[in-house]
Amino acid sequence: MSTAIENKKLKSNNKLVSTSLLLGGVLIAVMMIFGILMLLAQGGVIDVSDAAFYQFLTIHGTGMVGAAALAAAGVMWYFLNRYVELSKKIFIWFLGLVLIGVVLVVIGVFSFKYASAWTFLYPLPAISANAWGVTGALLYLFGMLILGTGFLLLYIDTGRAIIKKYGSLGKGLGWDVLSGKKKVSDAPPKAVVASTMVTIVNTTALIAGAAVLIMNIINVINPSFTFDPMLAKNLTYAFGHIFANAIIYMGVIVVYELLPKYANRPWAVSKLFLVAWTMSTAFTLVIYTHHMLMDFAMPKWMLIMGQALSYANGLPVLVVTAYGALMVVYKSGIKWDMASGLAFLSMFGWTVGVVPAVVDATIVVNHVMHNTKWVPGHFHMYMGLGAVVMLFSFTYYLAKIDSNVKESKLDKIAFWCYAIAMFAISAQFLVSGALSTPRRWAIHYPGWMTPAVFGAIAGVFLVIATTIFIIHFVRYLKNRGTVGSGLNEQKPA
Ligand code: HEM
Ligand SMILES: [Cu+2]
Repeated sequence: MSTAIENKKLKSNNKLVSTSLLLGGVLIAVMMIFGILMLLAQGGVIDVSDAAFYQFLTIHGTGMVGAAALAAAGVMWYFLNRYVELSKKIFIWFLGLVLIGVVLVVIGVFSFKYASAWTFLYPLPAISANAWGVTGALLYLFGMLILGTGFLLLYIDTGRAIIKKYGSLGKGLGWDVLSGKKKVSDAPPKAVVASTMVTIVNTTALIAGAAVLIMNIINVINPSFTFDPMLAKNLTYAFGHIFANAIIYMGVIVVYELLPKYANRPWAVSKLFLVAWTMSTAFTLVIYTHHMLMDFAMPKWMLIMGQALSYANGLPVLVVTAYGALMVVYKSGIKWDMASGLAFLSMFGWTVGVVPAVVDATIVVNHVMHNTKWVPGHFHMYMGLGAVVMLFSFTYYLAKIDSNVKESKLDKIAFWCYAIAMFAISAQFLVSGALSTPRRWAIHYPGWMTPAVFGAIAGVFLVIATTIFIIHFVRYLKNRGTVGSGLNEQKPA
């Protein structure tokens, strides 16, 4: 395709993609405020009723995962669309369904007091000791079902488009290259490999999620319909673990696309890269069982597998990506700006965030640390300092290539403010975990309060930094299409 046509197509898609990023970004900022409120309550600074605390916990967990996934799906769609023909109509349906889902969830939580946490573990939706009623549960469960349907539609389309261009999902992962039928130089681009992985794991996750949501819905309407709680837990965590994990695998595409352009160096796909992505595809699908290490009724082999593979889960992709990013950047004379800086920071956050996760995946440690704040410690690090940073790297990137909006000193200050504040919040959770503070407790003993208060203060700085990121993006939206930096004209890496 000639560059002129290519550019026109790219720019007309920018508007759609921007919608998912703006919506996701604003939701993330708002959800941060609920995070701060929870910490202030746990720290004994403000009075929040127990019921309200669990509503905050529910909306914060659901909202953060949903919003980050929404924005990350925009990033994946944007880059994947350069290599395969995706349907714009489906993306609009996706946005619409997610929006409807969000509205139902918000009404369910705040108007009808639904507060099961985002894991909606059966039979909690139906049996709440009258904390909430049928309406709240149905609004929440249907909201999640509709939201999930939107995502499922999107992945069916990405799967269709990848199969059309490359022949199969296996080939999208580069299996024909691994088996020697194709040269490495003809391997699918990194964006396609990552998108194929996410398509496979998230389709699986969403089907598991839909099944357990529907069973919960029937149980709420007619409590005489019951089902095996162990099966429910398996399905719920197959959904939740995979879906939350896939966010970073969508977001990382911006790192793959952006760094080589900025450093003006190729970042070629290697066999090792393909092996790593195939391994992470397989591991991500099966290791949700690490959420069941306490469930003695589970088959032992599943737990052992969950433990062993949890170590290895994200590592292959993380290692090839972090190493590749370093090699691309090293002595390249790369020009650092917000987009490339955030992309690099996200690699740091992801790497550092994995360490406490690996520690917790050890059964012996897990028996002590599980259900302490150690767990939110690790995922706030790799979500907040990894995945979410990738999303904002993309918003700055888009602003740069598609407008003449300039970055200011304020953006730079926001960068450091964000990095330090998010690190502080994660560290605060880890310290609490080390003090054996249980997670998901509305009320803390005085000895547990200090880290929470510290985290709340850091949270205020984080919200300010995030707001500055969003303002830059809004300025771009107002100036969209004015001459960009010309990076658009270069061939995709
Ligand atoms: C200002 C920033 C943030 C603050 C102050 C904050 C605070 C909190 C707090 C206090 C909890 C409950 C901890 C407990 O179990 O006692 C929590 C849980 C959680 N947070 Fe955050 N958070 C922030 C940012 C984020 C980000 C960026 C994400 C992901 C993109 C995220 C995702 C989650 C999730 C998934 C939970 C688990 C909810 C559950 O246990 O059901 N948070 N957060
Ligand atoms: Cu998990």
